[in-house]
Amino acid sequence: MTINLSYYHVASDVPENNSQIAVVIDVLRATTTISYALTNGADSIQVFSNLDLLREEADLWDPEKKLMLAERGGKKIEGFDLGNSPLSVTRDLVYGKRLFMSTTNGTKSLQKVQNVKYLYSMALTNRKAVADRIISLNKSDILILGSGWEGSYSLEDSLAAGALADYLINNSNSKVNIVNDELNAALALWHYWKEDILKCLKTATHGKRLTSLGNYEDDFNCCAQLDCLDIVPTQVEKGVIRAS
Ligand code: 3SL
Repeated sequence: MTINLSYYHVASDVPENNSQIAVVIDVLRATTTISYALTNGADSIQVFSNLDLLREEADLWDPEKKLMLAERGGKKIEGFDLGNSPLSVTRDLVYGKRLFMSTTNGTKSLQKVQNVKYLYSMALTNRKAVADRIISLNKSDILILGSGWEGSYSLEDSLAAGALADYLINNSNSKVNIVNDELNAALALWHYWKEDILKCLKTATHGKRLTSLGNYEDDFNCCAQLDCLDIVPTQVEKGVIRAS
């Protein structure tokens, strides 16, 4: 079998397609946060691009069993329990809870491909876990979607797309067909930066944005870890992600 693998930088680039699997990436930081929240025992994460809709849905939920998490422009939104940091979703806080989550770009990408049958959220932290799941499904058309920043390219998401492609090429028994130049470029990026992921994240425009907002050293270190979490965040109903 051949795996046809494509990559799009941002949600607005995604064509109408028949992909059987979609993988959404937002290394800095939404999908890294999701990977940690589920590892730390969050029951589920419901993603929203719209904050009003998030509030409406969250209002229907038992206050003991929910947390509201939102970020815009890298900053926590007032009135929400948490911002979007993988360090903030500790076991003490998230265990057994549903997280209602909205971020500037990452949750938009997740919503964009919510009709795809198998939808996964991936960061560098859980690349291997997601890639092994994809291999086990034995499907031929896989779409990788980055989150970028407000409609434009991001270095760190492309790095992770390249890391995923590299893993699939080396570990799948199927031939991997790189469908578009976005993914060829992402693979080249991965080969260039793979020994210094942290430097790549700090070089990225969004890395610089975070640095300008404060001390995000621990966030960077967390987001730069490769294959450290054995978690596969999977969409189980539209907009709702669980570990599976
Ligand atoms: O854009 C997003 O979805 C966020 O991950 C951005 S931030 O890292 O929380 O600033």
